[in-house]
Amino acid sequence: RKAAVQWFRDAKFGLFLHYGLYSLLGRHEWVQYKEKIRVAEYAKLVDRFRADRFDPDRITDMALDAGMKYINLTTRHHDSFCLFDSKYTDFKSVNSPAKRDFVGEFAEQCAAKGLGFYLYYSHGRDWRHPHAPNNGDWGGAARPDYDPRESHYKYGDEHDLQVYVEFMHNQITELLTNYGPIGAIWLDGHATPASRPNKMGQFKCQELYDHIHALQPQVLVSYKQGLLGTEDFRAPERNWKGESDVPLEICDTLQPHGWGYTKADDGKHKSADQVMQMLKSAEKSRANLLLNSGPMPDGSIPPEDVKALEQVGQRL
Ligand code: FUL
Repeated sequence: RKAAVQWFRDAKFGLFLHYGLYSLLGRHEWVQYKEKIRVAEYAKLVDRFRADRFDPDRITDMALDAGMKYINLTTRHHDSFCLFDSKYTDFKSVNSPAKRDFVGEFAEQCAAKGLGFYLYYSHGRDWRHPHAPNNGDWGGAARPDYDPRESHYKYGDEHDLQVYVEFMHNQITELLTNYGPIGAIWLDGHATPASRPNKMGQFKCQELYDHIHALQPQVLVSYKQGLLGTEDFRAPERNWKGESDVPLEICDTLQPHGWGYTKADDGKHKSADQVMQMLKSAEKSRANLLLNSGPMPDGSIPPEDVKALEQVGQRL
C-alpha cells in the first residue's frame, strides 16, 4: 500500500462526480432529505433515469486533458441508488431505463487510460435501507424528518443496525471483486462520531477496513474527514486550511453550492482562474485537489465545467 499512497500523493488532482437520481431534479444531491420526499415517491425517478449522455469515455478524456490523474465516482450516495449492479438491492442503474453499470464502464475506461479509479460510498447515511441509522440513535440528520414516520423504515425493536452493516459489507465486497483493481474506497456519512463514541463500535469500521485490505491490499481507505484515525488518507471539504500527518485530499466543487447538479447554479460555476487558485491552496497544505462536477440530468457535464477544465488543462 505504500506505493499506492505515493501514487496518490503524486497524483495531486482528481475528478469527483456526483451523479444519480437527484441529478434529474436539479435541486441538490440532498433533495430527498431537504424536501422530505417520501421513499416511494423518490423511487419513481428510476423510471426517468436514462443517462443517455453520461459518457465515461468522454469524461475520462476530459479529466486527462485537464491534468487529472484519477476519477472518484459516487457509486452510491445517501439516497442509496447504486450506479453498479448489486445482488443486495433492486435500487440500481441497471434496473433503470439506462440499464447500465457505470462502475463497470468507468473501471474499464480508467484501466485503459491509466487513470486511478476511486469509489465514493455513503456509509453512515442511507435514506432507503430499512435498517440504516435512524435519527434517534444517530443524533439527528441521518434521515429525512418525515411526519408521519416513513413506513418503509424500521423503528425501535424492529430496527437492526447489523442488517445494514452487513448490507454495506456485502456491497463493498462486490465493488472490490467485480471491477478489477480499485484505487480507493472513499467512505462518507457519519454524523458526529465524537459525540456518540458508544455507538461507533456497532458499525465495525475497523473490521470493514481490514476486510477491504484483505480483498485488495493496495486499496486506500478514506473516511472523508477521518473517523478512526487508521484511514490511509483524509478528505476534508473546501476551505480547509492547515497541515496533516496523514495524506490529504481537499474536495471542492465547480458549482457554487451543491455537489449534485443544481439548476439554480447554472451560469455561476467556478472558472479556470478559481480552479488554479484551489490547486495552489491545496498545494500549500500538501493536499490533492478532488474537484467535483455534477452531471446534468442526461449525464452530460455542464458546459461551463467542460470549458473551465479545458482551460485548466492548457495552463497546467
Ligand atoms: C458530504 C455529503 O453529504 C455531500 O452530499 C457530498 O457528497 C460531500 C462530498 O460529502 O458528506
